[in-house]
Amino acid sequence: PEAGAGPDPRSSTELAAAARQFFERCHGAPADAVWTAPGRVNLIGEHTDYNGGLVLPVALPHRTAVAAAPRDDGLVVLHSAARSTAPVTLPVADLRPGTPDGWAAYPAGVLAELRASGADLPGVSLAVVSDVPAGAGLSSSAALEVATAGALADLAGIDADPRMLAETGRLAEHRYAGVPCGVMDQLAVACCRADHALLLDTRDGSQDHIPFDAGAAGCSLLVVDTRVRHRLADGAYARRRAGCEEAARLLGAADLREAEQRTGAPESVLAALPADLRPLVRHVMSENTRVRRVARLLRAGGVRGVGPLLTSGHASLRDDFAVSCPEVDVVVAAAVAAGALGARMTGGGFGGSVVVLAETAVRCGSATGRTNPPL
Ligand code: GAF
Repeated sequence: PEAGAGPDPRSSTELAAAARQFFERCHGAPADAVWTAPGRVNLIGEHTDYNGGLVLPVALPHRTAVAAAPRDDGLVVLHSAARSTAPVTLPVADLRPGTPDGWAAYPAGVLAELRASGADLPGVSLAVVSDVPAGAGLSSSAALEVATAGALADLAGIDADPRMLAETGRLAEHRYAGVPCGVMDQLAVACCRADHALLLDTRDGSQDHIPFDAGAAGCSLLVVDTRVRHRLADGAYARRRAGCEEAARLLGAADLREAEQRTGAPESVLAALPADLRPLVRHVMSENTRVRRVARLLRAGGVRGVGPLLTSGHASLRDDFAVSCPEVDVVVAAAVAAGALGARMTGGGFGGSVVVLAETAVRCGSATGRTNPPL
């Protein structure tokens, strides 16, 4: 993120204008297309999206903008306004998993995927400007992928269907960034609507946009970035995913959702599994139940009742799925001890952010008097 990333993100229009300006500064000519996409915070439904389960993300006001123009010299030239990122130039013909690496792998991977699906993109110039904190579990990579996919689809004259943009981003993340992620982040970034949570069933792809207005219930949804930078490409995420897939295989199901639907009772499923896989399955199945409860509460206007489900979801991620870390646990415990309605880690884990649901009056009474805008 740039220095501006923080509680007061720029609007989509402001960010797009900043990306246009930055593009011209870097490439010496105006951009032909600019797209923005938001980061996301997942309210609940963690590590369920690669198990055919349910998720409930919300778009952040923080966005990423990508400005683009075609080139006829066969090169891809990538600039990012983020500190500590160097520009990257290479022949489009040289794009492959691992080349380029680092931040450029995401936009370059999207370009490679679009070209592989037949898009006419012989060369491109890109410029990226973002207010989404990187490595904070808030889908900065999905925002970058989806904004890049939208801008490049425009250049190639392709219909920018949100699900297609999301799928292109997901493939880029798998093949070029090396993270075997599920479908949540890219779909959230491409499909979430303002003031709604997106109930996404990753088994059948159905989407339900549920009105979500914490402020109207006298509450605030806060996102606390622990600044413990999470990395999903180092294998711990992939190992959890492999464990879940192994459990589904042992249960004779395509995924854990199918196993859950078939038996109805998680306890009877658990007994059939090796001890090391049981906690993973217990988390995934209990998390789907929590998502259903939270969705029901939101539909009934019961925002406050969501709090305890967030906190029990955190305990499950910490104790059963083992993807939390001490800093995140401290933030959750401190928030709850200070009177929050509930709190949990959000995103892949191993660091990143905590989402806190609190009564607005409690937040305003903080020692510093500093208030963040509610989402
Ligand atoms: C990361 C992944 F990218 C998502 O697909 C999801 O699995 C999440 O971790 C955990 O819920 O954000």
